[in-house]
Amino acid sequence: MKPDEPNSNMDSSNDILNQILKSRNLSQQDLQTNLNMLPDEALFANIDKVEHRIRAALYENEPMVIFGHDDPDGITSTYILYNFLNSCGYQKHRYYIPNRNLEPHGIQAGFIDFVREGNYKLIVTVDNGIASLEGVKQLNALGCDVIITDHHIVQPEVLPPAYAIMNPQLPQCDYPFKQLAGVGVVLMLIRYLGNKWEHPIEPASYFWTAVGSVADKVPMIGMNRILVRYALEHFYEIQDDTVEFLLRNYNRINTLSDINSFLQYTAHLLANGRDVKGRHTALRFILQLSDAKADLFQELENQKNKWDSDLNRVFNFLDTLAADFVGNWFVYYDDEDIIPYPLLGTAATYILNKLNIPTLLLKSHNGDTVCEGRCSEGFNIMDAFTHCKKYLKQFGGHPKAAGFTMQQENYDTFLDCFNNFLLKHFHPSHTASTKYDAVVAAKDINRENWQKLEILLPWGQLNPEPTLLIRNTSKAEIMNYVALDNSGREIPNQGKGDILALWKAANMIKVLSWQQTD
Ligand SMILES: [Mn+2]
Repeated sequence: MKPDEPNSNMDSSNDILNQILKSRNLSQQDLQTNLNMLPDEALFANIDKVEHRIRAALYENEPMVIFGHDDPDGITSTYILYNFLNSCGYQKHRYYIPNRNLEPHGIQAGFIDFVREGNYKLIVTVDNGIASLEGVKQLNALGCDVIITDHHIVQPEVLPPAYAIMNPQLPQCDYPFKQLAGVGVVLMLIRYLGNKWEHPIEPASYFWTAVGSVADKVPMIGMNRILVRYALEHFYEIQDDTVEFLLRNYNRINTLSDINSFLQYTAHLLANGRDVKGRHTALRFILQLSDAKADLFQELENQKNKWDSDLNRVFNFLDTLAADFVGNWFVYYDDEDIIPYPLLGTAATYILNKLNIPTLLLKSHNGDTVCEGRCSEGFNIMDAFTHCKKYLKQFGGHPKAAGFTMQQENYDTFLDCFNNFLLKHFHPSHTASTKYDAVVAAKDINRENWQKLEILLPWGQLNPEPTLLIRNTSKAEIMNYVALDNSGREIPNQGKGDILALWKAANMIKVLSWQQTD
């Protein structure tokens, strides 16, 4: 290490924290969070109309359905609304969680049948619905009022004809923070209802909001950070049967990082449990109070273990694809059916992490071609899909993660369109990043220093784990102090070099790049 390095003599943890703060243009003050900092929910467009309609349903004891979504954001969204209505003494509400392996996203025939048979007249969607133009029309034809709560991107020209829409992304919505998860939007709704009805919401709602927000990988800044941070700092005040149940089967929790890991664990568990006819094992597990809770937990655990082993197999396969890959973007059609459909998005994220270039993974599913796309800063994959939408049946998502369904015969024309868009709008040089947050010595990567960084938690988009530059070190030296994440770059066993790495956990770094120095 050169003698003029700022940290050559003293590598105190404060130095690491200060380097990170400086590189991110933050002060310690900026990291303070408090629920009082949340904006007034009344700023949400249409929230008053939503409150009136749900209140009317409660007074009339009118049957209603919460229409959710089968990912952890959708499950937690459904749960906190369902539970809030329970706590108000209401008993006429049901839920319906569609299964993405059986039907495409949004309101489809299976749910329409459920509503018709149950003669429901009020539907509240959570974490979805904003793209269900046809579905809402069909529900309207059954005489239903449909309230949409969602956080996905709004296409103003095809807004569904709903009774009311609550989505921070609506052009006319004054709620200042646009990046809430689906469950964040529902939390703002029940906070508003709780206020109006003088019926406080349960503190555990913040825990479930944190689980859904972390799982949905929303940017960990602003309101999202305030909400998750609240769940981390008030973890021991939560009174929740499910949390208590899960903790009985979980490692000891000592630090904020441990609580953060517990949030991730809970999210992974809830990613399982897809079922038929609107049922969902994860949601049943949360709602169940009796002994059956343990059985449902076991079912979710088994599915999670199978998922983990499938995932390993798929990652090994993707490693071989990525190893020899040369190009500015990555498109792969899984015609040998190696990647199970439910893992397509996870697989696309894995390739993105390996290669850091826009990635499309496609496969055939239920007679159509489905696709999951991922990209990092410097490109907007939703813009690309919007540009090529005439070839797509249905598409949706976020600027960095989106998916579509298309007729198989459109593949070639779509790909031409997508490639043309990329050539114009994607500049590969912008994505090669050598930015780092701190220069450290190998010996400073330790538990004590890590814990001083917990003030930055939770990690996520726009608030990632720190990137470290470790100068002139060797694999042997670095491994004296910390383990290396498997999914990172390989370091040669011999020789010294500069390492750029993500500090993922107290005892784990993920190598991003390696530059030989001798
Ligand atoms: Mn979501």
